[in-house]
Amino acid sequence: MKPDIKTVCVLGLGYVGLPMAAVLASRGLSVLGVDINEQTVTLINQGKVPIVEPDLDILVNAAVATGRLKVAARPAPADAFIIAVPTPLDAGHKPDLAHVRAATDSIAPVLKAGDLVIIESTSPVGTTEAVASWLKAARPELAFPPAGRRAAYIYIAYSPERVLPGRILLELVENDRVIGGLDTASAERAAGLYRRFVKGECYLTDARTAELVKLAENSYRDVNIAFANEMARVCDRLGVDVWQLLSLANRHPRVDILKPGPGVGGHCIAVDPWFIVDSAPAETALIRAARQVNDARPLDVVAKVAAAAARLSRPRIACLGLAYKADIDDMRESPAVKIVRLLAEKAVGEILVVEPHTQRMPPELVGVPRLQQVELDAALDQADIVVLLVDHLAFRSIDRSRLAEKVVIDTRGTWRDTPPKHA
Ligand code: SAJ
Repeated sequence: MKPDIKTVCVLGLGYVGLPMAAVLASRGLSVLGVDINEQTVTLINQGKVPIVEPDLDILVNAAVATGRLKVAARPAPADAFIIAVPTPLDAGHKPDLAHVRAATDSIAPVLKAGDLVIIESTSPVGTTEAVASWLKAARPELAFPPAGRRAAYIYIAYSPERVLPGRILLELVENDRVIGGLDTASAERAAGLYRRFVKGECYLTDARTAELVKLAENSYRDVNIAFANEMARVCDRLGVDVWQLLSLANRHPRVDILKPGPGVGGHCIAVDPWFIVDSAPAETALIRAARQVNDARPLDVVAKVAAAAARLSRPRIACLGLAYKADIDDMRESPAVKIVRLLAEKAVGEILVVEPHTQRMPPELVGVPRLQQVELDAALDQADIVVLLVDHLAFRSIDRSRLAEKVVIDTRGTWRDTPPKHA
């Protein structure tokens, strides 16, 4: 009988790793969170969190106060290691595994026989096998799966995070888990750890399948959003109201079209489909086309705003929202940021940006001329054109009479009287 896992080291304290570390600590495990960013380490050790996510600050604060969560820049020996570092794309849409490699290299010196290594970072198929081979090269005296009859070896599994920003703590516990092991014992050992806090089902499989499951989920959503965005373009061309079209088409019992919008942002859906395209380029015409459709959406919005601005002299344009979606502060890959930047570059007018969730401008917009961040009231008072880019609650609830006399470009269908099924 293998001893229970008592200590866990979580590598990467972002949107995935930090909630995971805090939840594990809240279940009585002794957790060391590791991040290469010194500011992140300092903040968390003070019980503060560097990201906006409901209830996360309370959980982290409690975990730090009880001493169950400690944070450092380097890993230490533990019974289990969870790798939750970013896997970005390079300029050619190829996955960049440098952070996974660095995290793997950092745990190699502290690994001991019987330890469990789990990769949670969204990764191309084959990454878990690569992690095993890197560890093997660094620690040839240890045994790795498949380890035959050896009693103690390094268990290695892949289990993708599937949490939705804005609902992370809830979904971390409630969602089902897919756990792919490099062998069955690895999957079972990982499932034992997840069952300490997951209320959903734990489904065991092999690592390659688990890696592709995650990529398939996000690509499925991207393709479906691309369909909605393509329908919005078709409607514009044919003079049909897309929101009415959706509300009627979605009354069919087997039709459930998602919402068109200004594009797809965030660090997952706008990125992960490329991992599949990169691994199987000849088989992924649809997935690639969906990415291209969604990536082109900001240009449609810019063209609409520019056309409206051209009819006014010295137009003032209020751009509402910079986050990649409603009610969060995350601006990574945000189409709203792209749109604001393109509008500023085209010099179509003076731009008033409103983002109620942060006073911090993203790097892409720092120092950009003809652009200022203002409060919602000021923007609504001054603007000739109001462009709704993110359906934040603060915007959904504004008094509609304040939009009268203005040109309104509502990219999310938020101010429609007859919202579609998904609103
Ligand atoms: N969007 C639309 N229309 C829609 C739905 C979304 O334009 O009908 C846009 C959003 O505005 C946003 C983007 O798509 O810009 C992505 O938002 P999202 O809410 O669809 O997804 P994410 O990126 O916040 O989280 C996704 C989730 N994956 C799926 O729903 C399949 C989440 O479960 C994953 O854990 C997460 O990616 C991740 O980390 O991979």
